[in-house]
Amino acid sequence: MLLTMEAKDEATRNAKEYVNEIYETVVKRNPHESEFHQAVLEILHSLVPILAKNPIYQKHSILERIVEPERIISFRVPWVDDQGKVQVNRGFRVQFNSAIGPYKGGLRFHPSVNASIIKFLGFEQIYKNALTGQPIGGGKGGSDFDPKGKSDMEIMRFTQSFMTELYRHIGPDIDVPAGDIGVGGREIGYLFGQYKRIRGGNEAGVLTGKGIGYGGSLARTEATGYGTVYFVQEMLQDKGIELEGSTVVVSGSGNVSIYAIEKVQQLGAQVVACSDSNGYIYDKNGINLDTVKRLKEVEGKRIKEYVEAHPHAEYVEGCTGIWSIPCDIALPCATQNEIDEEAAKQLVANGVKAVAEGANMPSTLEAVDVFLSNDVLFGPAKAANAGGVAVSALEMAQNSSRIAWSFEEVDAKLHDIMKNIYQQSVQAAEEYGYAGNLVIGANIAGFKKVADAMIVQGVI
Ligand code: NDP
Ligand code: 2IT
Repeated sequence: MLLTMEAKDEATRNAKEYVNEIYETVVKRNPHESEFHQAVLEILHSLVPILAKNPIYQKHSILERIVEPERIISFRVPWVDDQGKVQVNRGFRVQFNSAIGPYKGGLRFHPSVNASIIKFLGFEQIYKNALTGQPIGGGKGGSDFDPKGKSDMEIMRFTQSFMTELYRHIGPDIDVPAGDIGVGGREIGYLFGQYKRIRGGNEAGVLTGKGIGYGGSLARTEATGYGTVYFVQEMLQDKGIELEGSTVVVSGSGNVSIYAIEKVQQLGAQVVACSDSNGYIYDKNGINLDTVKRLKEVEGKRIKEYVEAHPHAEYVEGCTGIWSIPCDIALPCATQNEIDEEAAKQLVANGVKAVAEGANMPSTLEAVDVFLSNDVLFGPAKAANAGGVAVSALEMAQNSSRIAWSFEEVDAKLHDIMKNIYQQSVQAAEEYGYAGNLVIGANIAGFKKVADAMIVQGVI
């Protein structure tokens, strides 16, 4: 559906040619970076309607510029493990686009991290951040460091070494990292401590996702998961579908998943399954979130151990099978490309009504097409999971003003932001002739803000 949009007129044919040319250049210039290619392909194709209507973007070579990061930093991260052996990892920061504000985006620590993963995440972040309505540009970073099985001291030594290089590239008005996979409150604490030590001053706004005791924002921990569910509420409300009483499957059991589950349960729906990278649990009585939080947030254990506390639940090895569980709402909250075409078809066959992406790019392009062409309500990542970075921007605002807002204040602002992102996406989709297609709507709405800012700032 996205890739096979009809060329209705001359302007659309030209726009298609333009995006095809740009895509080919991206593939040629960034060989072997399949995740980055995928993210670019999705955006470019959904921009065809706005490019066709507004030749100004082509005139200013916006696509040529927007697909090229302003800067990519790649660096060595040496550290000493508990056995006294020197280990070397690779660190990255991509500063993709600063047209509307300082670069902003998380850090991911996972063995799969490479330039392609960081570039796809940074590219998506540009449009997501624009959708939040906050003044933040797009960036992302991380390392191929694997936090699994590492001691607390190893995590600290690695993280300090990572910051010893990163510090020279970031700052409250330059680039503001936060968490992502493998980077949570503990890692942000160590990163902040090392930055402060090197800089010799307390620049609270240099990182977000900080602890509440040293400049963090209430509700940042919950923001991505809660925000995704607020987005689902908007999608359902528009179609007169009740969230209360519905059955929900949430993949993953990390930060985004846990708080998506919490909000779903608060709103009276039942989450029957969640997962980690080894397998998934199915609990027909509804997941006991206290057990998941204990296992994952406190003890650092595998999700498999859930069945020890709840013997009636089932554990299944392997994570993709989770999408074969019948549900009304599916929330992929683990990682990229976790729903492929086959999984999407299975969800549709089982009657799924809505899918919202808590993770970044969890659905393949083919899976997205399956959802769109079967009238499943589909909330794309850039819109549905923008609540996390939105509250990060609110954390920056609190740091700048040296004021801390209450949980309720931040949560209310988050809720408004999610409603607003939904409305912007709906309106852009309608305006450009693709009513109901939130992929096209979100991409166009985010792109327009960034592209317009780039035009008025000249060729930079
Ligand atoms: P966490 O590290 O807290 O949790 C990640 C979860 O996903 C874990 O349950 C993990 O299992 C699972 N997972 C990770 N990699 C894989 C994999 N390759 N295959 C299967 N499962 C996997 O990360 P977050 O919850 O912060 O992030 C989850 C997703 O949400 C990511 O796509 C991230 O980019 C996105 N996101 C995060 C935001 C945030 O504020 N944190 C904001 C917006 C999006 P295991 O423990 O076994 O590794
Ligand atoms: O993907 C994301 O939006 C995040 N990991 C959160 C980024 C942030 O700066 O809060």
